[in-house]
Amino acid sequence: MSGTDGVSSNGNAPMVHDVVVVGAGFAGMYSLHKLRGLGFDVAVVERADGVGGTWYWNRYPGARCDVESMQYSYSFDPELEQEWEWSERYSGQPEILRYANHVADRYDLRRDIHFETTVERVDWDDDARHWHLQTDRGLYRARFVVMATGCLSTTNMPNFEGAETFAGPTYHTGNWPHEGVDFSGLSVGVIGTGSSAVQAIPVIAAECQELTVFQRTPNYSVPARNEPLDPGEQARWKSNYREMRAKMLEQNAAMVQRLPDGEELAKEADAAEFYDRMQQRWDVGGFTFYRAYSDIALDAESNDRVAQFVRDKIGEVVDDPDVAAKLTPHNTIACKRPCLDTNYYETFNLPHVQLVDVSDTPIERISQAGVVVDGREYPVDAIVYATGFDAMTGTLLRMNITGRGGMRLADHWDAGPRTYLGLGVAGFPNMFTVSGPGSPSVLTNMIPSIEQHVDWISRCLVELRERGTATIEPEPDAEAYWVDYVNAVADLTLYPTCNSWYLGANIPGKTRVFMPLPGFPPYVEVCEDVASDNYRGFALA
Ligand code: NA7
Repeated sequence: MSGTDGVSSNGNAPMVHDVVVVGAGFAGMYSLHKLRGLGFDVAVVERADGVGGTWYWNRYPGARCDVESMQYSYSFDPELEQEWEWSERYSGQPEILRYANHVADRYDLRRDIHFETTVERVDWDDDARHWHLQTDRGLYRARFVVMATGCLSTTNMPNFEGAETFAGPTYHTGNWPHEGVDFSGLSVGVIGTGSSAVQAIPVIAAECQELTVFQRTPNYSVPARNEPLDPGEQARWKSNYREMRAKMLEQNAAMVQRLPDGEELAKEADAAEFYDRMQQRWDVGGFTFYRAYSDIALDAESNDRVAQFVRDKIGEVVDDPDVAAKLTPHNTIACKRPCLDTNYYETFNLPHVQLVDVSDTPIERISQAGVVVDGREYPVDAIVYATGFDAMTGTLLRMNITGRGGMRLADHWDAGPRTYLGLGVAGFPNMFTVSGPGSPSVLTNMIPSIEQHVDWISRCLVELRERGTATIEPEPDAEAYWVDYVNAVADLTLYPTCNSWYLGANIPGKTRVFMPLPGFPPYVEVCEDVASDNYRGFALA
């Protein structure tokens, strides 16, 4: 039996709910809490055996949030805000996972989360006007589905020849063993130098005997300057949280920076003023570095000036000029996801750490004993794949979603993801995507973005219920307009100039389309306006 005829693959009657939410990360947990509070019968299905999403899976050494702790948290309940104590400027993965578990307990979320349940297919039933979700634990039926599946939740494992012959263990940063890994005394190979690797490499290097890093593209990284969170600072945030949260929402990335945004153009700054300003931000640490001037993400000349500042820093920090040259990027800065680090470049000065440049001569194969590049074998005891994710669309496409008339989402998105507002897809009624492609999502602090989406969806479901409306879905014209709009906004920036996962460029064969929408406040305004204008661009039936 298939899921489409209303009978579960194991023959049991379906579990029926108003809403099924897929995923119990920060988006799924808040969806459950909010919708349940509004009187909907909600079930969450989650493939893991615990909550936390990204922070459940990414347990690699050094995993840490790049958004400061006081801002990377829910704002929906002032009591929660006040009672939780953060310990560091940027929280490490274990602390964020503890917070997720605290939230799950505090709001009694677990009773409606069905753990260790993997969605296999999702089909819209046109006649009955509801969804069937076939999972490995049985069939669900719901009027609405909320895809709270995360933007970076399907790992990218390169298909290296011979990978299965490797004698030692292999790990992916995005699917790290819960019991941890002891690298002491081992020779370790790390493949990749993205954000995850930039965090993991210094920590693995401190533990292992030999570390070999295989780098395809060098990355710009700026010091995070993590430190214990000053109790005075935490108290100041807590005494002023409403105002600070409001300020965050006024920012393009939905987070406030430690220094005010520079309004001038980088290319016009006088040399001494430019250096002092960049140095100050380098010393303060974090993403404020990229906000020093107003045109860093917009103007190639200004961007290159800032990039050169970081290139010079790499030259100053790294002792061996050959290694420094290999570590020095020449592409646009911050058009890939900017990295923040703790002693990343410094790690390459350690005598037991070596860098192998695989940009011109890609990894040839994995042997039984190690990694082979350009005919040379680099022996390692363990391999860490820090090779990223099939971002933003990977998880949705793997769920085998079919909409009206059996249309496959995979076909509809053949030329790249198509959504209206990053919230819905034409031909897929009553399906909402939290931080879906076409919304600011990964260009922002994710928790405020998630809250904004879940609040919008909740308001929508309440209004549909009040009016007795059975279905809502984007009109094809509105969706087409939105896809063009997202592309047009991205084209005003330097984002499309790099081979980033924002563009799908990290996955062989994936269509290149810029997926997130730059700019949080104008996006929120459009969402509010659409809802207030009787869900303009959505068909209600
Ligand atoms: P990223 O940022 O996608 O980084 C993946 C890294 O792996 C990157 O350096 C890639 O090089 C490298 N890579 C991928 N495939 C290969 C192959 N086949 N050979 C060599 N190197 C390869 O993923 P992260 O996990 O670091 O970060 C993802 C996000 O998670 C991050 O931005 C945060 O938002 C949290 P490339 O640059 O493609 O040449």
